[in-house]
Order: sequence, then structure tokens, then C-alpha cells
Amino acid sequence: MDLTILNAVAPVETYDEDPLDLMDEIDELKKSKDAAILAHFYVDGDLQDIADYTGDSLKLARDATQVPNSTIVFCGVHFMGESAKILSPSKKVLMPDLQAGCSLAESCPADKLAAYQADLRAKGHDFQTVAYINTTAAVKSLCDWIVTSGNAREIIDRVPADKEILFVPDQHLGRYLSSVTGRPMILWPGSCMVHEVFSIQDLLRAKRNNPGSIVMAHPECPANVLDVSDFIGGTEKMRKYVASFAEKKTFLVATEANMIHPLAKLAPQHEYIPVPGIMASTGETCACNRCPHMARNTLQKVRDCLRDGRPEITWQPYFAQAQEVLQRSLLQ
Ligand code: CIZ
Repeated sequence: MDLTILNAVAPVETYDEDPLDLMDEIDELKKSKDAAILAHFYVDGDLQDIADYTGDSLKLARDATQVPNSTIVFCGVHFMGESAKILSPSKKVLMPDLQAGCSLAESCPADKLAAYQADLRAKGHDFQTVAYINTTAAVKSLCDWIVTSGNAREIIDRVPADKEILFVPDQHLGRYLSSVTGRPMILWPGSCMVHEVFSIQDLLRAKRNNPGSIVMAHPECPANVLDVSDFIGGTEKMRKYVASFAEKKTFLVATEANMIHPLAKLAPQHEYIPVPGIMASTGETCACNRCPHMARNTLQKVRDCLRDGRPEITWQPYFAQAQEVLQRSLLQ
């Protein structure tokens, strides 16, 4: 793998403290606090490396229910920590930084969704609401199904054929799912700030400069990126796909740039080139294929939250309703 390409996009993480000392401290604290670390594929590679479980949000939500430890430290974003707490209420769920949010979750506030659902019903629509997991628990509690990029097709097949589908909040994922399942959908106009910014020009240039390369895109990308992609799938599907090639290939990767870490670990024979983003304000190529929310997770914050036992995701009354829909959609 050409690491110079990765270094060009990855902001250099500056540690006040020696990362190796932090890792040692985290190891000790994990034992003394009976904790396990869960890390999403979009957090920095050093956090993925110290984690006990890594994966996409579907796998991590399932892992959270199986963890033998009394405490979970969730390195990811807020809705993921919430889902872990909802599915494992007896566990203490800590997050390195509670401010780690999600542009998709923010685009769909619960009060606006409830008003929109009421309006659709008043207009005679008979529908079920399918929510991408990138939503708050309050939104989940208003929905019939929760999907991840890993189980979306299977769940959409469970929506009765005589019902319309309101898909929230990611319009690009919804449009893609509608095209592969053949189910028309009413789409909420949200999008992911990372997947929205890929530069189609830079992608086409990279494809031309790397003859034989394979474009791999996340279904949260807009249609113009998906249209020129050779493979479309969530992060777990991307891992399976690259592992299916024994001979060296070059992959142009259109998702959060930290995803290259688990891909390169699993299938080091390949070259991975992150597709750059483009700034809407200036039209310039940028390193915005990194999620600023995921980047809030650092080794120091993992150590601090283990040491201090906070910040913690605490049980909220509306979690009970979200629990039912999450269990039905992700565990059954
Ligand atoms: O499902 C997830 O965890 C997300 C947000 C993306 C993916 O494909 O893993």
C-alpha cells in the first residue's frame, strides 16, 4: 500500500502524551474497570487496533449484546453508543466524547419527523417508516424498522407489499435501496456530510490514472458517484469484497478514509486510494473525506473516560420504544 497517499489525506493526530503510554494505561484500566472497547471502522486506526471489537454499526450493535464485560467504551458516534445502551441496558456505556454526533441524525429531528408522518397520514398515505440506524433514539422510537447498510435489503423485504415506505434520513441511501429493491420510497432530504462531498472529477481522474482500478463506493454517496462505481456496499461488504481478490488490485475507496485501515489489515496485497472530497464553498479538493465527529475519538479521551467512568449514555424513557424496533430489526 502507498502510505504517502494516506498521509496526504489523514490529519496528523498530535498527542500530548505518548500514544504507547496511553495504550498501556488503557490496557490496565480495561482490566481494572471490567471494560471492553468497541470501535467503528471510521475511527482512527490506533483506536481500531486497541479495540476488542471492530465493525460497522450492525455488527457492533450485536457485539454489544454479547460483550461479557460490565462496561462498554464505544468509539464511534452518539447514535451508536445509544443503540448499544438500548440493546444492553444493564451495561454501563461510556463514550470518549458525547459531542461526536452525525450530520444524518441531525438532519432528522424527532419533532419534524412526527409532524411529517402526521401530514402524510392526513393526506391518506398508508406507510411504514424505515430509518437508517444513523438517527437518534427519539427518531427510532417513531419508526417501524431500523436498517444499516449491512441489512437494509433484507429489512425492506419485510415491509408488507401493500404499504408505502417513508425512508429517513439519507436520501442517497434511500434512492439506492429503492432502485435495488424496486420499492418506491418517500425520501427524507438528509445526507451524510462525508459521503456527500466526493469529487466526481477527481474520482474519474484517479480512475484514468490507475488503469484497471476498482471503484468501491458506499451507498450513502450521491447517484453520480454510484453510477461510476464498480462495487457498492457498506463497510462490512467492502471488507468481504476486497478479501475475495487474491491477486493485487487497486481500489479507489469512496467512503470515510479511515476505512482503509481495516481493508489494508485484512487484504494487504492491494493498493487502496481514498477518493478525495471537494469543498462546496470553493470547489477545491479537500481532506473532507474524514468524519469530524468520528475524529473526536482519541486515545486520550478513551483513557479519560475509562478512568473517570464518564461521559456515559444513560437510559432515557423513550429508549423503551426504540428498544423494541431495534431488537426486531437488528437481532431477529
Ligand atoms: O453501518 C454503519 O456503521 C455505517 C454508518 C456505515 C457502514 O457501512 O458501516
